[in-house]
Amino acid sequence: MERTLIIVKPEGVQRGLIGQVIGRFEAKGLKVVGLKLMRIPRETAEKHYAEHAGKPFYDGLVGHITSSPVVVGVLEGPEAVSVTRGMMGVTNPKTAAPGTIRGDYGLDIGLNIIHGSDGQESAQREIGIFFASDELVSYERANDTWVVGA
Ligand code: DAT
Ligand code: MG
Repeated sequence: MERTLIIVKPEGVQRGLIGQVIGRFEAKGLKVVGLKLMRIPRETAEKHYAEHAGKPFYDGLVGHITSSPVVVGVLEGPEAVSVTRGMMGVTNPKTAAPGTIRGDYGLDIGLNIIHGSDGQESAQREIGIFFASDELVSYERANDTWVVGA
């Protein structure tokens, strides 16, 4: 089982899409093992987006993600990182395939609704930035065997 970090970005919260976005992951069978609404402090955003420091869009990116509340979550499941990335669609919503979150809900690259970790290492790093270990909950769901097998 893998875990991955997702963020419903400010535009997702402002547009009332929290439930629809998280509902897609739930419907897929991924398990929510951490979830919170928060306004991201600037230092946290800079840590989270450290790989983009120095890029032309970096200041706008950090400014945007800290501008209004987000919902941060941890999803668990088989190949959760790549499954989540696939459901998000490519970075630019203009070209993201219909049926993906970005493809269905966005039009602007800076307002692309959802963040998801891009690998297992970044997932571990990003989960550690946003969640203390006692905020992540391991639990069985009654229908787990009907989703991921016995
Ligand atoms: P992703 O979110 O698909 O992993 P990324 O890590 O390359 O994409 O970039 C992080 C975020 O930065 C992305 O979700 C939106 C923003 N971004 C990326 N490239 C951009 C660009 N060329 N102009 C404006 N914003 C950009
Ligand atoms: Mg990324």
